[in-house]
Parts: sequence; C-alpha cells; structure tokens
Amino acid sequence: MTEFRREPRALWALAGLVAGFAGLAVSYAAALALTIRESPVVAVAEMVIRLTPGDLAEWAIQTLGYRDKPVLVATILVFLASAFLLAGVLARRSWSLAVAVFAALAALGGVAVMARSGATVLDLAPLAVGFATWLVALNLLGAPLLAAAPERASIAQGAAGTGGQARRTFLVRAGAVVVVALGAGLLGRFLGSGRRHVEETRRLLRLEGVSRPQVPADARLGVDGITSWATPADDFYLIHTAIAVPTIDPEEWSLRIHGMVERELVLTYQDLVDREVTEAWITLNCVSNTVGGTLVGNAWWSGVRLADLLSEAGVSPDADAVLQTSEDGWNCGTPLSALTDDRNAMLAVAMNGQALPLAHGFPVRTIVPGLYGYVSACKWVVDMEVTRLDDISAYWTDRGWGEEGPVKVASRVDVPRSGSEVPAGEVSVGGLAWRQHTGIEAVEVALDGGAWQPAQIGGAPSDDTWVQWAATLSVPAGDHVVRVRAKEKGGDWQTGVQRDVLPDGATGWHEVDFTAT
Ligand SMILES: Nc1nc2c(c(=O)[nH]1)N[C@H]1C(S)=C(S)[C@@H](COP(=O)(O)O)O[C@H]1N2
Ligand SMILES: [Mo]
Repeated sequence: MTEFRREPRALWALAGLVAGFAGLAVSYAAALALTIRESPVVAVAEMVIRLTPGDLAEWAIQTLGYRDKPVLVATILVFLASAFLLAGVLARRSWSLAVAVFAALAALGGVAVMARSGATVLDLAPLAVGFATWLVALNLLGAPLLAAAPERASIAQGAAGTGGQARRTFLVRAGAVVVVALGAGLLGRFLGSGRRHVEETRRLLRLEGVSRPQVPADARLGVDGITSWATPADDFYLIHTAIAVPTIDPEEWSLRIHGMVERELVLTYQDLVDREVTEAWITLNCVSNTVGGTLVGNAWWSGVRLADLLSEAGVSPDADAVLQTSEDGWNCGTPLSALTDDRNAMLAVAMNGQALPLAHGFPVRTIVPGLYGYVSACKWVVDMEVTRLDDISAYWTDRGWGEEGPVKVASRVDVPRSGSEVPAGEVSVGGLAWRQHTGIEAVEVALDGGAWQPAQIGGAPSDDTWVQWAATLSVPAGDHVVRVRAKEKGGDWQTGVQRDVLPDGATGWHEVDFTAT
C-alpha cells in the first residue's frame, strides 16, 4: 500500500493508456462491423493529409517515400498515447478533466469523420462506441486506484478493497481490458480482411452479357432540378435491417430453390452467370416512402429471369408464393405470379452495368418490377422456397405490412424546391411519376388549389420505370403551393386522400410551397 502511494501517478497514467487504446480498438472493430469505410484514426490521418501544406507534404513524400502514410498514422498514435497518459494522470485529481481530454479527442475524430464527402451521422457510431469504452474502462481502472489512496477511499467505497487487494484488482482489471481490446482489434482485422477480399473480388469481376446502361433519349426532359432519370448506384436509396452489410464471396454463394417443386435446384454463382442475361431499366421503391419522399430509384439491372429458373424446377400448381431468404436472415414472401409471368422478375447480378454494390445485395439479389422492395427485392438472396402465402409469414408481414405489396401510383414535385424563392412569371415545375408495371399515362399540376393543368411527360423504355414530368406555370408574386397528380395507364387519377405508409404504401398528392418574387 505504501508502494502504491509512492507511484500512483504512474499507475493512473497506465490506466489512461490502457483505457485509451481499448477505446481505439473497440471503435476500430465497430467501424468494420458497421462497414463504415475506415476507423476514426484513419479519418484523422486523411484530414491531416488534406490540411498539410503542399511543400510539407512534398517534403514528407520525398523523405519518407511510400512509408509516409504509416508514419503519419504512427505519429497520430503517439500523439494519442500522450493524450491518454495525460487523461489518466488528470483522472487522479479530477474525473471531469479526464473526461474533457477524451471528449476533445472524440470531437477531433468527429470533425475528421464528418469532413469526408458523403459522411452521415451513422459514421459517428464507432466514435461514440470508442468514447463510451474510454469512460467505462477508465472508471473500471480508476476505482481500485482511488480505493488504494486512503484520503480518497470514501469516494470509492466498496469499489475495491485497500492496499494490496486494490492493487491486485487494478492489475486484474487492466489485464481484462487489454484482453478485450486485443480481441476487438483482432475482430476488426478479421472483418476488414474479409470485406476487402470481397470488395476486390467484386471489382475484378467481368460479367459476360452485362452491358453498360444507355438512357433512352426521350426519358430526360432537360429541366433543371428534376431528379436524374437514371439513378447512380451511389445515390440509390438503401434499406436493410442488417447492421453489418453481408460480405459474401461469390465462390461461396449458392441459391437453393426448393419446396413445392418437382426438382430442387441448387445454383452456384458460376451456374447463374453462365446463363442467358436479361437486362432492363426497373424503378425500385420502398413501401415506407412517404408522399414526396426519396426512397425510390431507377437503375439498369442485369440478371437471370426467375420465370425460367422456376419453370426448370417445376413449380406445383398449388403453390402461390415464394419465401425468399437472405444470407443475413431477413426474408420476404413474394406472390408467385409476379415471378413467373412475362415481366422481367430476375435474380440480378449487376446494377448500372457493374456487379452489384455490396450494400445493394452482392453477389445476387431479386428484382421484381411492380412490387415494393419489402415483398420482393431480397438482397444477398440464398434460399427460395416455393410455397403458399397462407402458410408463411415473413419479416415485414409479421410486423403488420400487407402481403402482396403492389406499387401504388405516385408522383413527386422536385422543382421548385420546398421553401425556395423563384422569380415571378413563367415558372418551371417538374418531377417524377411512377406506377411500375402499369405505366404512367398522364400527369397534371395545380397552382394554389386551382384547376388541374396538363404536364408534359418524358419517355420510358417500358412500364417498369418512372417518368419525368414538367410544366410551365404563370405565377404572380407571392406565396404559392403547387401540387401534382398522375394517372396510371388505363386507370384512375391518383387519389388525393392522404394515407400513411403502413400497411401497404402512402397515398395523397405531393405539394410544395414556394415564393415568387
Ligand atoms: N436482405 C435484405 N433484403 C432486403 C431488405 C432487407 O432489409 N434485407 N429490405 C428490402 C426493402 S424494404 C427494400 S425497399 C429494398 C431496398 O433495396 P436497396 O437497398 O437496394 O435500395 O430491399 C429489400 N431487400
Ligand atoms: Mo422497403
């Protein structure tokens, strides 16, 4: 105990160091588990690189050569180690000072993470996890040290004994934290290497029969501000329940088609890509898309027709559904007719002319024109059981969503933007309208609740995609609201009755407020 009092500062510093590196390791593992591009330390390194003056960067590259990045990361780690030591020493006197040091480091990491293009709040999750780890670990390690110092013992009553016992507790806890940190670090490495391998495999894939997307000339109306008719993969909305995007090596992927069939089929990735490729522009949207929302995108999909595969398997006439299961355990029940009729329901292997991005279902996902994603567009699909709708329940239908999931007619105003100011006079309005597998016949707009006026609509290669629409309105100065409605082919005008997305998709007209000056 005396010895303990003689060098408590060193032990506190050690506590800070161990806690600090544990936090780094855990945040690194979290970044890789959540498939966030890189860990906070790398984000800081990238920021330093961006902020380094050209001459200095030049000097660094000259002197250090290809080692410049490892040296930078090592420098950051040394800086962090000093900060951790400091936090530990400060914790001896004041817990809040230690927390302030960790908070400052976390804030620095946060700025670096958010400074990257395309960063979202989710990218901060590893930092939050690391920060929490710092606090928990420092608390765990600090408690026995406090208990060992007699003048502070009352603060940490019951946390640990005194003297030698406190020292043992400290060492055991420090050992445990180190083991957890090493485990987290190894887990991170493992997740990272698997992911890199699959990313690399994906990039190197050359898929025969998959062609580059060609946007039909008449699809674009050329009005500024309307969402692009073709959605780049990077801008395509993402919906999945998986926390970590599955990383599946095509070599290891297979799909089993079984259930109410004459012969079970098991397909490997090679079997699949050796088949004839079908390609089409297909608009995909989410049932959770609210009126005017953006959970909808249009891509050029390439894959293998499901109707052919199901007919090879010999589907029983009593079946009316296919229960699709993803590698991540998510599932959905799809009406069989939508997979076997003449539409382009496919097992897609490529999006916009390239192997599917990991987050969009690599290596294989289902795409069914005319149905919402939650009943059809299974990503990372590995199992299809031919069955009866009455006999199954699936992820979203279990949670109160409709069983069939046909897409409802919808339209959206993209310009003018909500709340924007435009010059009074002739004002361009425009947006998108869709009703996949039925098609859009006409679109109308109305200013300030007045009469409906026809809009121009762009071309579409099939009824399975959205269309752009545009109109010019005479708008006097003042506050206005523009609304849009679409008419599906051979059907009615879109209803103005507002309904929530649950259970089978929202209805109602999209309206946008703007000011003309
Ligand atoms: N494995 C898996 N597939 C899934 C989902 C999911 O949560 N897990 N979500 C579905 C839903 S609700 C939609 S709208 C689409 C979205 O596809 P995207 O993320 O490629 O846009 O995927 C569908 N496929
Ligand atoms: Mo969805």
